[in-house]
Amino acid sequence: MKTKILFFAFLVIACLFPDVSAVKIQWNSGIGANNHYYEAVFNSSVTWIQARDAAIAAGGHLATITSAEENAFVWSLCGSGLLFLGGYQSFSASSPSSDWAWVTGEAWSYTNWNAGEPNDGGGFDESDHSEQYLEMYSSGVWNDIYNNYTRNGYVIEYSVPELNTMAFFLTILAFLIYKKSR
Ligand SMILES: [Ca+2]
Ligand SMILES: [Ca+2]
Repeated sequence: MKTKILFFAFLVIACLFPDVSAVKIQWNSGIGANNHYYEAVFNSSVTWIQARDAAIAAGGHLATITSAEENAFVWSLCGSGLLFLGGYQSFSASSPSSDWAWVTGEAWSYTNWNAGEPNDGGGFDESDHSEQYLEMYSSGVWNDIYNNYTRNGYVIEYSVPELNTMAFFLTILAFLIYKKSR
């Protein structure tokens, strides 16, 4: 009986540890560290909408950056890529800098725009819904990017603790075997 309890305790603890992954990196030290995992995904060509959907399918969301510290952490993962972040602008916005939001609904407070951005660039104006999506340059600053542009990657943020999938199913299996053996 005692052995069984120890076995279950081990499995429950194992579930709390994340799946080992070379690409998901936890922000677990320094000012503002939130213990979320982040993953820079490099893709040959992806639009912001495709990146948003892929991030959701992976169990996370496009990264939302709410502090200079978080920006620095995400930037450290990006290398030389131009990567989509989880910021977008309302199609009814009245100026390039108004009505931005995060995919999670977190407050839009911290920004790190490149000089001259956001600008609805390329000669478009807001009525064209021209540049409604957020990307990070390789220098760590932000740009609003044209809706149909493709970039070579994006950053996923996993806001919930990772569940170790293998350990989770082993626990269920062990529980079923235990129930049956009683
Ligand atoms: Ca965030
Ligand atoms: Ca721009």
